[in-house]
Amino acid sequence: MDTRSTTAEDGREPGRTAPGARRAGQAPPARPGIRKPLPPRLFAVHGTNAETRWEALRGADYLTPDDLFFVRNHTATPLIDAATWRLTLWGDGLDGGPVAFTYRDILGMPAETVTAFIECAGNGRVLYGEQQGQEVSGTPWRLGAVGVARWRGVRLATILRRAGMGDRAVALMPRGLDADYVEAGENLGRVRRPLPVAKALDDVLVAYEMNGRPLPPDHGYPARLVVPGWAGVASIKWLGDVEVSARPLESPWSTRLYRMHGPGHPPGGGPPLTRMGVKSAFELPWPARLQAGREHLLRGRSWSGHGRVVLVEVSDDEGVSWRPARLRDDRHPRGWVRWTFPWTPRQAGELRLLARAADETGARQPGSAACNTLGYGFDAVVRHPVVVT
Ligand SMILES: Nc1nc2c(c(=O)[nH]1)N[C@H]1C(S)=C(S)[C@@H](COP(=O)(O)O)O[C@H]1N2
Ligand SMILES: [Mo]
Repeated sequence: MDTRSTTAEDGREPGRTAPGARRAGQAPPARPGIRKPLPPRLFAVHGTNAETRWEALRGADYLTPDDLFFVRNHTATPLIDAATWRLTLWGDGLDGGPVAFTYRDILGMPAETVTAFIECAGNGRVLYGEQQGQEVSGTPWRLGAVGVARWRGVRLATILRRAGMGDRAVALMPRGLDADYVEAGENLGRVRRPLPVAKALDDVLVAYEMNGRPLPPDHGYPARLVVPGWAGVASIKWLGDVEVSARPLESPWSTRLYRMHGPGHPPGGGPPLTRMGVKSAFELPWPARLQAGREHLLRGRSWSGHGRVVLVEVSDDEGVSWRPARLRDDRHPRGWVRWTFPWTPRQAGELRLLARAADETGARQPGSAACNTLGYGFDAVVRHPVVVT
């Protein structure tokens, strides 16, 4: 099904410009294939991707504003005309032939909203190196490849039913309309990843609104999947078609990418990544600078792909002692919780602040994360560097 004639190289990807072309401290190139403005105050740009700066979330609302939400693009944001866009369902798992829905059809179906985080499976990747001394490859996210939005759309289950999905169907393959992804000269085709039917029928949304407005182009306009709790790659943007199959399906995003590879993992990698682990982040610059001898109200957020966060604790002595943070929100089961922690550093010097969370299923953050060559799933307690002045 994949055409091999187009490539991801559209000349706008700064990751492909000559090494050294960008000097440290210089503003990032204007067009990493992302349409919205990426002021350095709000984002760190990595190639075709933009990472939210946690200090920009300081004191912000529960929902990540659209203009602050991280962007993970394999290639570049396409501009799609909703008037001619179609969502096509096809494959031998349908009782009839292919079915195409228009934007208007989708808007006319019963709508639901869900407040959920989307988080890249590689969020925290740079910490395998910085904190665990392990070498991994991939986009060097710190902790800003996550955001929470209120998504509105139609349940994928509704669309599958209207398309005539039969009992034979065992696998789905949602696919984006962005350009083919070319990795080290190999064309992997358009971004697509198998989605188990059980998850699709449970809580997956075909979303057309983010935080009360039509999806911005960078986040999947006119429609994207939202797969709550799962690695962000499942939440296919610019959704164009879904294959409904009577046989299991695979793609490079389920066989090679988004699996744990390396020592300690099965040959060929662990199972395709699904739920995200438990994480916490301070709404502070990296490193943070704070004055000694006065009280600071530290703020942060914690989240888990397994369920509500019920406990967050903070340590300023390398994890010897922990004190509970105050949780500030009614916890959305698929979102995050904001917390505060009053803290008075006694003397000038360098130290690390640690935050750790536990969720309602009993899942907690480990002291170290399970290393894997592609650097997925960093869920360890993060040591946030602080300079006390
Ligand atoms: N079509 C398409 N869908 C995609 C991607 C992509 O590059 N193309 N990136 C995926 C990945 S890896 C992540 S983490 C999320 C990021 O969603 P966001 O850019 O809206 O934050 O989108 C997913 N959906
Ligand atoms: Mo991702």
